[in-house]
Order: sequence, then structure tokens, then C-alpha cells
Amino acid sequence: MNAKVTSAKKLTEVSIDKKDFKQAVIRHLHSTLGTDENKANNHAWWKATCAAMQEQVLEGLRKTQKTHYLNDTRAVHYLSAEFLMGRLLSNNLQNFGLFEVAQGALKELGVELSDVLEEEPDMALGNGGLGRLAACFIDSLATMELPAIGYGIHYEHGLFRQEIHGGAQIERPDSWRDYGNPWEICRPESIQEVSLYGYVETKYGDNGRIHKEWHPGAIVKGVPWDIPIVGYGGNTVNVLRLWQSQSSGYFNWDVFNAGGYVDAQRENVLAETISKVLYPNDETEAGKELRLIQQYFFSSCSLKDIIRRYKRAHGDDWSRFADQVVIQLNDTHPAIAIPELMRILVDRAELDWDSAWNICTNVFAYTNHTLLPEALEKWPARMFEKILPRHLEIIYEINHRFMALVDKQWPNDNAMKARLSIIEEGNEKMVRMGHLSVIGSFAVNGVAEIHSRLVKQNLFPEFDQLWPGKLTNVTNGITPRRWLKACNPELSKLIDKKIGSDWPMDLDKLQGLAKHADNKTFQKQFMKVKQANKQALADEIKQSMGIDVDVNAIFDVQIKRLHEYKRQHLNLLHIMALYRRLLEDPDYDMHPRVFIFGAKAAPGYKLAKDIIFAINKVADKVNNDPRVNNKLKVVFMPNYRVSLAEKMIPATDVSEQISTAGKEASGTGNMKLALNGAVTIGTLDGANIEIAEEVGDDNIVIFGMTVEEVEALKASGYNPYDYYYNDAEIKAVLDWLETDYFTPGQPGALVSIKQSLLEGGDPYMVLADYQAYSEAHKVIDAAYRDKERWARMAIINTAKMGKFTSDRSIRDYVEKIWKLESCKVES
Ligand code: C3B
Repeated sequence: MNAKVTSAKKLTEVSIDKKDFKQAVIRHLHSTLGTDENKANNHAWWKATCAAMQEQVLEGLRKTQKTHYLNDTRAVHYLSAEFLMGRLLSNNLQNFGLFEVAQGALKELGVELSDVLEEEPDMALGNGGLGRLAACFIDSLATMELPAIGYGIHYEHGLFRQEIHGGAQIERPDSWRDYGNPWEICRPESIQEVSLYGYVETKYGDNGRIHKEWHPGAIVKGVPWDIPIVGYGGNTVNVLRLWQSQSSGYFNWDVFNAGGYVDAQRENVLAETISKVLYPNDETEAGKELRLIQQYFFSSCSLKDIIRRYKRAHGDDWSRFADQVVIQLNDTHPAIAIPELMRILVDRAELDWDSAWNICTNVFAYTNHTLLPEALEKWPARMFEKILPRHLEIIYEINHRFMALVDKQWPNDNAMKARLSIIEEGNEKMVRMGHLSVIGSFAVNGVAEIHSRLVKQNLFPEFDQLWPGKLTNVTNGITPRRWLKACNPELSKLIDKKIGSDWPMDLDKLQGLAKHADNKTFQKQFMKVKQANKQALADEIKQSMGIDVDVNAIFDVQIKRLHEYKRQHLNLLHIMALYRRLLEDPDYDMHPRVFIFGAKAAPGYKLAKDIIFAINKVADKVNNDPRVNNKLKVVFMPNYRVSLAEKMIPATDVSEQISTAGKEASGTGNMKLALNGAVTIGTLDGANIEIAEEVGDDNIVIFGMTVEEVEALKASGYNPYDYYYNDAEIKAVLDWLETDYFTPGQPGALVSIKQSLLEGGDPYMVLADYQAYSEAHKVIDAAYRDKERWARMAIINTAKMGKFTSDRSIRDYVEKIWKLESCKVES
């Protein structure tokens, strides 16, 4: 099949003008919301505006679905336990080309669109990078007019809301759809049923054929909610289908008839618990029964939905299934879909094993997002047996046949078999979901060049030998529609004026800015926009936290989940060192700096929460110390989320990407910040390496150990005390953590950080990279003081980000893996 993707197209003529839009808003205010122009508050205006927009969206959705059905297109099905969508109104208005129309219409009604947009709760059905990547990908898929559907879980509560009390993180429930969500459409006609628990019966047929029958102990319903995904240009509107669990009433009736009304309700509650809440652990495998049930629940519902749609066109003829369907597994969370498809094909459709396996291994592809051992999913075989007894049998059979293949390749090599087996033997037998995913897929990809190399070399080297070419790379990307055009309107307008307005569809066009990088007027215009964005963020900081920050200071930003490998504590140690230098020498020469953080910690991750507490305590002290105040400020912005990122990113001067080399698979915040003209201070890790290749060494500040150096130091026996005793600044700063300087009356409140870096062995080599990091900050300081040099660096960063559009990532997937063709939907 030919991998063709249509090239960028212009925004279509807007389908509705200001007058009509205004009327639609008023109509919805009256007849949908039962209020009127005089009574409506911003929330009502938001809902009415969404409803007016949704009319356009649904028309596009209807046309798209009809076109895809009539053309019987091959489609990609993106299975992901997380979709971190953020807000949708502004995005949908932008993608439909109706932003100005809506703005004008509301203005005539005396309402500011910007206030209305602030009413929308974030749809935070994801933890971080992995979930946001899924959201960027479905934006690109629709924009590039590719037939695609996203499948996930309709969590009632998304990622927790973070409050900071006395410096510490407190988790509060997120309720994104408390008062109804205007974008989702319930589709009861497509409800699926999912079985759980029970036992397997073996039956012997006449012809000697063995048939397995699973007698489930419980059945739950999956109710689909569709969120329309509007492509830029507004022609293709794809769907994100999210499954909500509901009681099926199965096995409740006996209880009910016996008068057990209350017990029956309890069963309902259990069924509904499945989609109740998103697990808040980023990059740690929880090992909880409910989590495995969540994974199976949405994978099974999605597969059955895919098969239902296939059968509508092809009946019981399975021969074309792999031509029509490709399923991308976003990490191993949906890997259970592999044995589930085998079960459906072998037990239900009665295909022989080999034919079924042949279909499976031509349908699934798997993306690996991390090398961290604690994030690689393994499930106790006992748990599997209890929840999914038939699937465990199927996994054993897959493994049995695979072991025969291994034996052919490496005869009598038991160590090799132990390494490659899906089943890890030990105290407790475990099912390795990564192995299952590699064995059951036709392609496996990492998410940045270095990461994919390490997947091949360190994680799955034998699989790479066994199946050369199966392991590949697709570097991540971000949608420039949300992450530049929508979040940074003033910069977008300036870019439009300079190089035209088709860059959001063809991001390489930004290259055209590079030739203006030395132009004084353009530099001034570019930095004026940055300054205005900094002012807007400063206002937000003042309003929400009461802290004054100087917009002439360097805005130095680290925004991402809190994790030791991301090394927010390296940043913190350096801030403490600057503070100390300023106290020791009031004339210490540095350009004023504001260090700004945004980060959520997994609720059970003690050290991560301690680091948040420490940042806040250091911030309190520094921000209230008049001796250093004109030079140093520290701000921890609570409740970091997509909509807050959209305000922070356009205002950033310096982007902190300082993970231990080899640990950050790609990173995508690094791309968003650079796209908005921030200069990266970063290690040679993840996509930082590819960013450096694009922008050139003069326009990024790289520091620290390489992957090879990290490995060598570890092998030679890394000892953090060497750095503690040999570096006076490191020693002073770590010792400072033990006093009550930052926590008056509570000495030792911050000591866990020091402990992790010394007795704890400093697993992420913070101390080993400290000096290099400190020097790199001096380079940043000097560069910023040279206004023209800095403006040039900022412009080049924006100009060279073309590679990191998610459209390019999707094009890579299409060509290397999915083999899809775009399908034009007539407007
Ligand atoms: C993340 C990785 O940590 C990032 O480096 C990467 O950019 C993104 O995925 C997207 O590929 N990741 C995550 O957010 N959650 C996981 N469980 C594993 C990886």
C-alpha cells in the first residue's frame, strides 16, 4: 500500500459568519440552558458558545464518518489508557477558523471570549507526556485527514487537582464533568460487554478439536462516550471514544429477588469503580488488580468495537482484517488486547491458532515510552489467573510456541529462553507485558533516536537479533496548532506577517524566520512579544500567589512531572547555591532570575513530595529576603496542567531539560518551549539531542555526562561522597538542608533530599553533574545579557523546530508502520 499523506492545505472558508454565530449562542443560551443574555454568567456563556461550536463540529463528524464508511478505508486505532486533552473550546474554534468570528460575536454581546475560555475545566485524563502525546497525535491525524480513532477510558476523575498547603502538596479530586461536558456524546447503541473472573472449561469436539469455554464470574458494560476531534482546517472530524464502565445487572438478579436490594447495589458500585479514577502514577507500574481490570476493560471494549465496524463491511470474512485495521498500543497498558484478539479469533470465530496468530501479528504495533525498570509492567500470574483465566492460558500458549522459535535460533540455550520468555520465573511468576507486546506486534518503536537505540541495545537486544528491522524509531512531536498558534497568538501574528500563515500545517516553513534572526527590528518585535507574555504570566503569579516578579529578569522554567530522574532537585541545589553566593557577596554578578516550577508528584512518591516541599520552603525564604530580592525569586505554581502550560510556555526564556542522560525517553515539553523561543539548558538525553542538532550548538546550552559517561561512572563505582567532600559549594548547600534555615523551628524537615543524594547513593547522579550544570548557567547568564545575541538565539529556536511537529511524527508512523492513506472529506 502506498503511504501517501496529503500536503498542507489552507484553512477552509469559514462556514458560519459572526451574525449567525451570535444567533446560535443566543439560541443555546435560551433553549439549551434556559437562561438569557442578562442573567447569564461566564459559565453559561461558555456552555452556549460550546454548543454553538458543537453544531459545526457534529456536522463535520457526520460527513467524515460517512466518507470513511463509503470508502471502506484502512484506519489506525490508537489505544491509550491516557489522553491529556486540556481544554477544547479554543482549540476547536482555532481549528475551524472560527476564533475571530466567535470573539467578535461575543464582543457584540458584551462578553470577552478570553474570560469565557477560562471557564472550561481541563480534560486531564492523563498523567503527563504519554497522555499529552496521544492528544497531539489525534490532532495531527485529523489535521492530515487520516482515518483514525482514539480509544481510551472515560475516567470520572482525571488527574488530581494539586493544592499547596504550608509548602506541601495536597491532592484533591478532579471533577472535569461535574456540571456536564458539552463536547461528549453518549452512544448507547454501541455499548459492549466485558467478562471478568470465572473459570475455563475444556470441551472435546467430535473431530478431536479442543474447545475452550470461559465461564465468566462477572460481566460489566462499557458505555462509549465520543469526543469529536477537529482537524485544523475543519474538514476531517475524527473521534476519541472513551469507555465508561457500568453494571450489567449480571448475577445481580438472584440477590435482588432474594430481597438483597442493597447487595445488588454494591455490585453496581464495583462495576462502576472500573472507570472511576485515573491512576496518578507516572512511570511506576502500580501492580493493583483494579489497574489490570481497567486495562482489560478498555482494550476489550475497543477491540469489540473495531470488530463490529469491520464486520459491518466484511461480514465473517477475516481475510481482510489486517488490511483494514492497524492497532497502535500506546505503551504496554493496552497489551492485553493481543491475547484478547487471539481469544476472539480462536474461541469465538473458531479460526485455527496459526491463522489467528498471523492476523494478530499483522495488526498490532507497540510504542515503548520508557526504559525505567519500575515503569515496565509485570503482572503476577496468579492475579491474571483470577481475573482473566482464559487469557493466561493463551499467553502460555503464545509463549510455548515462541520458546520453540527461540530454541531454533539459539539451540539449548536456557539462559536465553529465561531472558526472552513472557513469563518471568522467580518467587512469584510474573507476566512481562513488554515481551508480550514485542512478540505480538509487527513493529516496535521508541520515541527519540537515542531512546530507540537504547531500546535495541539494552532493553530488547535479543529481539532485535531475532527480528532485525522490527525495532525502529519515531521521534515524538507536538501539535503547533495548540502549542504555538493558540497559546501564543501575538507571536503567531508576528510570524504570519513575516513568513505567511501556512506554517501551522507545514512547520518547516518556520525556517523562513532564520534569515531575519540578525535583523534588529525583527529582534525587537520578537522580544517585545516575549516581554508581553512574561508580563501576562507575572500578572497571573501576582494574582494567584501574591508574589511580585520582575519581567526584566530571566524567566527560567522547569515544568514536568516531579521525578528524581528529571532532577528538579539539581535545579533546587543550584538555586540554593546562587542564594548563598549572593549572601556571601552582595555584589555577586548575575542577571536577575526568576526560577519557576510546575510539577505534580505521584501521591505515594515520598521523595518527590519532599522535593516540592523543599522548593516551596526555599522559595518562601528567598522571596522574603530583601538582601537578594532584586536578583533572585523562586515560584512554584500550583496545579500544573495543560491550560497552565499554555500560559507558562510563551513566557519562558530558559527551558530546563536536565534529566540524567539515558533516562528521559524523549520529552515533549522541551519541544514546546523551544518552539516558543526559549533557550534550552539541557543534558544529552531524549529529544534534547535532536533539538541540539536542529538549532546548532550556539543556540542551546548542553551540559553534563553523556549516556556512555553515566554508564562508565556507574560501572566504576559511583560515590556521591567524592563530590560532597571535594566541592565546598555542594557540601555547604547539602548541609544547609539539614538546618532549620528554610524551615524555622523544624530542623531536618528537608533532610531526606540530602540523604537520598548521599546515603541513598544518588541514583540519578545529581552531584556528578552539579558543577557542569552550574557552569552552564553562567553561560546562560552571559548570553542573556547580550540582548542581540539572546534575541537571535530565541528566534533561531523557533525557526528550527519544524522537525518537532506531531504531523512529522504521524507521517513517520504512516510510512514506517501504519501504511495508511489519507481520505479527503468534502466540506
Ligand atoms: C513519557 C516519557 O517519560 C517522556 O520522555 C516521553 O516524551 C513521553 O512519555 C511521550 O513519549 N512517559 C510517560 O509520560 N509515562 C510513562 N508511563 C512512560 C513514559
